Amino acid sequence: MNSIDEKLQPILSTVLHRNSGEAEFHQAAREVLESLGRVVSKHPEYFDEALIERICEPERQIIFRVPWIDDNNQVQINRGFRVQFNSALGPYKGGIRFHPSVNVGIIKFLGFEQTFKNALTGLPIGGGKGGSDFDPKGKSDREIMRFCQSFMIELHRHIGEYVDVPAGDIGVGAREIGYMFGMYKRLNNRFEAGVLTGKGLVYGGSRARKEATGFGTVYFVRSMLAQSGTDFDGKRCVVSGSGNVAIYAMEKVQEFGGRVVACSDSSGYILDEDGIDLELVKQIKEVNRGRIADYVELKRGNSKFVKGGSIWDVPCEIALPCATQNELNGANAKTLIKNGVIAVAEGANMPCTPEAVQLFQKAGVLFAPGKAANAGGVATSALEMQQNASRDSWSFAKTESRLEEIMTNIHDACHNTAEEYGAPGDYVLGANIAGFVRVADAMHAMGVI
Ligand code: NDP
Ligand code: 2IT
Repeated sequence: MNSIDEKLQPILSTVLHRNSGEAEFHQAAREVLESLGRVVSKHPEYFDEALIERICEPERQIIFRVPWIDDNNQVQINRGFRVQFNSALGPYKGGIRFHPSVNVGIIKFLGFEQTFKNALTGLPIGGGKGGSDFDPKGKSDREIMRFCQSFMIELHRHIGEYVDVPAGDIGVGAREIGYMFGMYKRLNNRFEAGVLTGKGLVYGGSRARKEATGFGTVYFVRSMLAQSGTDFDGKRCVVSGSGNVAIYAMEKVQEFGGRVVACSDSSGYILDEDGIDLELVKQIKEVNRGRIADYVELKRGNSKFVKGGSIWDVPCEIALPCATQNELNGANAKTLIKNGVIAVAEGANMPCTPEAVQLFQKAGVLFAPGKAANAGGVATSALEMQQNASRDSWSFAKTESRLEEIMTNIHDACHNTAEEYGAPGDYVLGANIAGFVRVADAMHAMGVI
């Protein structure tokens, strides 16, 4: 573990005490506070008015009951969350996650990360996150709809285009956003397009939003590789997950000439030395809503499914963890390093444990933290809000070129900030400080609120 500046230690102690048992939030807060040591000596004003302590405390946390009726007419109860973390830069903005592991600590860590991520985009969005411990796996469309409607019956009082703008995350894609938008529209009797992002194209969605997180991660890696005088061409890549982020990360890697040989889901991973057939993965995951193991049955040729195995055992030069938090630990990092990995970028939020991050950095592996590398999704959500506000709809090319520009800017901000603070090449430090400074400057200007 890195050390924490002695002035920041009491703040971490308060975070640990106030949020007891919330391991993921502790992990995320510790990492940011570790980076801020270099800021407080240079800019003592950020200590004024308990600013750093305030930034670690969510502005509002909402927890609610979500009752719904399943296809067997049984009443089911889930728990819903929305953590409105920080609105210094704009309305709270961040996804909604449906996964059985969801609890308040996970939503809080995600909302905390989101605050700095959104700041890095340079766009006017605050940070928030929501979700439920609802498990969408194996549910019928009707069950998903009834759940989303019940979830929105409570959530609608807390959101709005100028208040809080949710979007998708694990287990929430265009289908769920559609059901939630429909219920929001009905409850409020207004077509408020900018209240949710990730909408379908026909009712106010943005082109390139679906692709944005994965594409953005790969744009970030391209910039990072270019710093070292190299590129994707011919490089062997491994991408964990096979959901929204993973699929479009793989697509962009292939477009840039990289060779993706493995991807996964929570049951195991597939290895295809011919290169992953993305159209098949899309069919399995986006259309059939199936499992990645189906790939081997549907694909003729040279592929295999490794049930329960770790995808990080597959040798590669570029690794993109795009599934979930803490999916890549110290042992996995050692294996990747031994096998010659040169770059790792977090498409998911906090997929690498602190030990893994340190090992990569010590070994000189280029490492891109999630709050920078996966910011393309929320950035394009903010572009969707822009289109909604101006009642416009941009072409794919225009939206993607804005995304590319934003990712290049984020890369450069992280890179240059790390240099400015005496830690060249440390994108974790660069991202944390560059994001923090923007939020802190806005909070400072607004007084103690
Ligand atoms: P999806 O639900 O589309 O896909 C998630 C993928 O990760 C699935 O393959 C899933 O497998 C796997 N996964 C999820 N939980 C676990 C777990 N506990 N163990 C192993 N595998 C798991 O989600 P997204 O692609 O949207 O999100 C992936 C990550 O990217 C998350 O960390 C999310 O917070 C982050 N992110 C998403 C953005 C977006 O725009 N969607 C933007 C920025 C970050 P299975 O189907 O078996 O569960
Ligand atoms: O983690 C994330 O940045 C997201 N799930 C996307 C959030 C958004 O508002 O588009």
